[in-house]
Amino acid sequence: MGAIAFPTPGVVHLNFPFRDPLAPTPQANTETLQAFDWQDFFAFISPSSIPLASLPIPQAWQSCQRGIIVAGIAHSYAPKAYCQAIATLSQSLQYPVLAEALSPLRNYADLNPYLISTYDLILRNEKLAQQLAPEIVIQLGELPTSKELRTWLETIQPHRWIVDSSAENFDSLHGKSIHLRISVEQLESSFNCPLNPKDNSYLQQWCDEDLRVRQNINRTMQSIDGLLESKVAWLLSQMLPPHTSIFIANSMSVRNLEFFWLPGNSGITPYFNRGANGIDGTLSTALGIAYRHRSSILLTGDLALLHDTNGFLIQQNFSGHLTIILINNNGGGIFEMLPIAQFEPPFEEFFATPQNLDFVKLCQTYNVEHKLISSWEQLKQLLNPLPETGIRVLEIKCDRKADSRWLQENLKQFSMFLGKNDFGND
Ligand SMILES: Cc1ncc(C[n+]2csc(CCOP(=O)(O)OP(=O)(O)O)c2C)c(N)n1
Repeated sequence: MGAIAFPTPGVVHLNFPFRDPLAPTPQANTETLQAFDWQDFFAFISPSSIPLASLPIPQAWQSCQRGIIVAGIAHSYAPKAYCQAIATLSQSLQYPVLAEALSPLRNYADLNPYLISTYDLILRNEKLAQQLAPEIVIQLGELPTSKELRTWLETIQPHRWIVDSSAENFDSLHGKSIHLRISVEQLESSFNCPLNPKDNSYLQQWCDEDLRVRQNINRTMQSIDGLLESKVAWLLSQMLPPHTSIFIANSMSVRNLEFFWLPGNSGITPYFNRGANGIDGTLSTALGIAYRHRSSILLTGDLALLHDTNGFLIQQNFSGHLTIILINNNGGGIFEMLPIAQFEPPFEEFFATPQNLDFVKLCQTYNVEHKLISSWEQLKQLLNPLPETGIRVLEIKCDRKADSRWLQENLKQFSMFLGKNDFGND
């Protein structure tokens, strides 16, 4: 194992094909390596960066009254500074910030008065989607998960600036976009003088709608007593201890967070593995995050957990604490949201793939604590405070078909102009 610092800091695994296990016996011909000057060897590698002076703020940003910032999937090593930089950009330009839950932004909400967390739900209201069409979009990093947002941007075709210091192409929409290869923190320093005041009715409408939708979400979630998969994300956003690390598995967990994770000031850091949206390695990654770290959470579905159960073998040598919140809906809930769900057979056998497994027995095999959750109150009590050591599974048994039906029936309702009690619940 080793670590690299550039271009993306992280761990690297080096494979050396030895014939036999390498015994620590002295080898005369490798002794020179001990005198090897690593610093000198790597000194010529330095991260490239654009000199700030060469990047004036695009004039179009300053004059535009219908601009938005889309803060996508991001993991920052200095989350507060990252959120502060976005807040400065937003306040200087008077642009709302559409903030994905897989970024620290929603958890530093006080820094950012124009934070919009319910964009996916707002955009399901066609009238609002039209009224709120932007002319300019500043996209930070990768786009959020929301298909609704992506389709909306594709239809409107606003001018998009993609701000990210990496060399990657984050324009998954292949639209009219300009890449600024700079970090948002670097960009922040360009905003040291106040910009001209402008008509902010567009910004205000975003904020008003977001507040209204959030209130609808809260009212609905509060009224739900039965165990509903989507309510877990809403609850966690409000009651985890400050600065908890949470790893969010693909697939419905990520989506429920994007829909329902409320903004707050917990300073919570979300971890995730997007890209190919893999469900492999989920448990081991979460254990790696929790190892010798503060008490952490993994939010996962049953299939993602099952994919990597041998990760539990670390149990004997594990130091730290991981609580695994297992949404056991017996199969892949994500596929219930897709057109393929209408085709039975082969849907259950080849797509949902229920495993009908007893997680009590599985946990016993690995000597991992298991608790079956039967009420929201019980879950709340088990999550704050979190234990300091050990690995445990809190299993929430959910009804895959009923919960996905609830989502499909309700997602659109949150942004409709409805009064109390107009939502279906379980
Ligand atoms: C390694 C790998 N295998 C298969 C998939 C396809 N896949 C994506 S989501 C998913 C089901 C996940 O089910 P579960 O963990 O129970 O979560 P839920 O969909 O219910 O939230 C599968 C099989 C994948 N993304 N990665």
